[in-house]
Amino acid sequence: MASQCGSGVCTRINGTTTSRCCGQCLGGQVCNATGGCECPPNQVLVAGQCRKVQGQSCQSGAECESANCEVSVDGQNRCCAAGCGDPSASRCAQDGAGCIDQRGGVGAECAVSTDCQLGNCVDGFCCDGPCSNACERCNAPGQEGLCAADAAGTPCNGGSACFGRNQCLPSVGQACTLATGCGTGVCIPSALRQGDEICCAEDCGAALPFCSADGTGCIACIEDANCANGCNTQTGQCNAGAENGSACTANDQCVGNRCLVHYVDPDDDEFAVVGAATSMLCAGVGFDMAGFTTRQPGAADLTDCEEGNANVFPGQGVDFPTPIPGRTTRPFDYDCDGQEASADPAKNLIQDCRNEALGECEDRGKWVGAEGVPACGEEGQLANCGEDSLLGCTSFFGGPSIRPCK
Ligand SMILES: [Ca+2]
Ligand SMILES: [Ca+2]
Ligand SMILES: [Ca+2]
Repeated sequence: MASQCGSGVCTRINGTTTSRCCGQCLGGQVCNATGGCECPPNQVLVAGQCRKVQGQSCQSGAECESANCEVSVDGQNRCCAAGCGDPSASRCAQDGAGCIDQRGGVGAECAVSTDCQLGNCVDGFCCDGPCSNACERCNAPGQEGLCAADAAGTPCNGGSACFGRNQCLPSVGQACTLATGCGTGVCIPSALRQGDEICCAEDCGAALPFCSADGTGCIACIEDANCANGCNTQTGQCNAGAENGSACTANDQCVGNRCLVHYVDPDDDEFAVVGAATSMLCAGVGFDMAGFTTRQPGAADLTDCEEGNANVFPGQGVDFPTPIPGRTTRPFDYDCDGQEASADPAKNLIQDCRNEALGECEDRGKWVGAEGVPACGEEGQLANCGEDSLLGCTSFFGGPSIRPCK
């Protein structure tokens, strides 16, 4: 009873049925078993006031030894060793020892970057890095939260494709730059593509210097200027050269790659006359243009001595029994050598079958009789020398004959 205490107050001791006389206890202290004042359990005296230790429920920071009354992970407000800030991001541990980050760790699902401890919400998962380069993802199945490369070939950057982390590169057929190159194919330099680099499946060289529009292969041309005879822009191949016999000015204009001077040869015996008109014509190997010859006239053995008569030309090897029509000078000179004689040497000789100085038996002359060797085209008596077992080289079978010449 208070009246029993000379001074102070009669106070029941916490947790007992005993009351004692205590002095005036201040700052939230209570009377203890020895009649002194002390703070209740789990409280400590700070600057004359009892304060709750970490982990105790609280209403405000003023109640707490640490001055921090924070939302705890169990939803209660508890005295906390530190200020935890926004409870959606950080809450105090139940024992008050410190704050616990409430944001997601690597691999946790997230909506915004503030959902994640590392601040990287990528593809719906808290990611181990910013993962912001091209061709990177953070939601690869089984690797959620780990920044990984997009699957090879994944489209990126409008027409390009992924070839590894931060490797968004053009594929075959797509425009490229020499600096960054291609994911597949070869970026053909502008010098070969006239300003439009393209990823080409092949590394085009000098022979086929251009890449097809779809990038699948090398082609010879993209415009007429690339070819001697124009470009087939559908196929990318140069047009074939002109047919043999066509007019030309250079070899590469011709299908056979031969553009030759042709001399007019009206009798087509392949010999022309000096001063014959000329034309440049395509001529493949073995090609013979009618009415022309490629043999240059000049020397006697290269010049037609009777243009217009195909039987008369240098090297003619056949005798004729009649003169060259219209010819008054050396009318039998069919081979243009300036001579009139028979192709068979024996037909240029009086027969003398026993004269070994004239050669072999059958070469010892063929003309017999008083006329001797007839003029070319004239008739004489012809015989042959031949070997006889009894007589030796002797004459056989005489008869009239025209002496043919060339
Ligand atoms: Ca001729
Ligand atoms: Ca001739
Ligand atoms: Ca002759």
